[in-house]
Amino acid sequence: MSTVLSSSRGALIVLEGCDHSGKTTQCKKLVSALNEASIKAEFYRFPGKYIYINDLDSYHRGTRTTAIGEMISGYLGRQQDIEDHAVHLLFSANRWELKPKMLRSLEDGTNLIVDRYAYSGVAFTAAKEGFDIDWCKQPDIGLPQPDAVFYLHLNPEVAAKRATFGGERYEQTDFQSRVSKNFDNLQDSHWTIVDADKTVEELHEDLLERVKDVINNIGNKPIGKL
Ligand code: DGP
Repeated sequence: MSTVLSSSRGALIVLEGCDHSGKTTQCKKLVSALNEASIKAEFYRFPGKYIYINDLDSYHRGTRTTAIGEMISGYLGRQQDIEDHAVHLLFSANRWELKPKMLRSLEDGTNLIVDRYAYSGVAFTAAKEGFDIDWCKQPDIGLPQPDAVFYLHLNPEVAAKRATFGGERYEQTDFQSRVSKNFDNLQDSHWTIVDADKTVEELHEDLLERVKDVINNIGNKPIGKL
C-alpha cells in the first residue's frame, strides 16, 4: 500500500462507466477511506450537487438539489420530457454551476472524487438518434480536466442483472450498449479501464491504490481544461 505525501493542490479524479457499474458505491468508499487516512477528499456526483462525507449516508437517488439538478431529476424519473438538445445543455450547465466550488476545493488541497463527468454527457446523448459526438463535446469545453478517469468496465448485460436496473430513463440494455461503445471512443491518456466485475471490496482495494498513486504524483501540476 502506497503512502500519500502532502501535495499543494487536490487531484480531480473521475469514475465513469455505464449505469450500475458500481461508481457511486466506489466513490463513497474512496472518500471514506481517504478521509480516514487524513487525506482531504470530497464526493461530487453529476447530475447533482457536491456533498461532504458526513452527508454520504443520507444521500440517495433523487437528491439532485441544485435548481438544474432538480430539472434533470424530473427528466430522468420521467416526470417531465425535455427536448434532447436542451437536456444535453442542462447536464452540462449542472457541471458548470459547480465548477467554481470544485476549483476552490482543488486549489485548497482537497481531492475530488467525482461520480460521472463530461464523458457521461457525451456518451449518453450521442447514444440517441441523430447526435454527433463532436457536437456533444462542445458545451463542456473549458471545464476542469480530470487528472485521472477510472472507467469501470462492466458488460451491459451483467449490469442489467444488478438491482433496480430499468427504473430510470436510459436504463435499457440496448441503449446502454450504445453508451458503452461511445465511452470506448472517448478514452484518452488520462483513462484507465478497470474491470468492475468483481466484489465491492476487491474493486475498492484496486481503486484506492490507483487513486493514492494519482494523489501522490499530482505535485504542482496546473489544473488543465477540457
Ligand atoms: P446516475 O445518478 O449516475 O445513475 O445518473 C443518472 C442517469 O443520467 C444515468 O442514466 C446516466 C445519465 N447521465 C449522467 N450524466 C449525463 C449527461 O451529462 N448527459 C446525459 N444525457 N445523461 C447523463
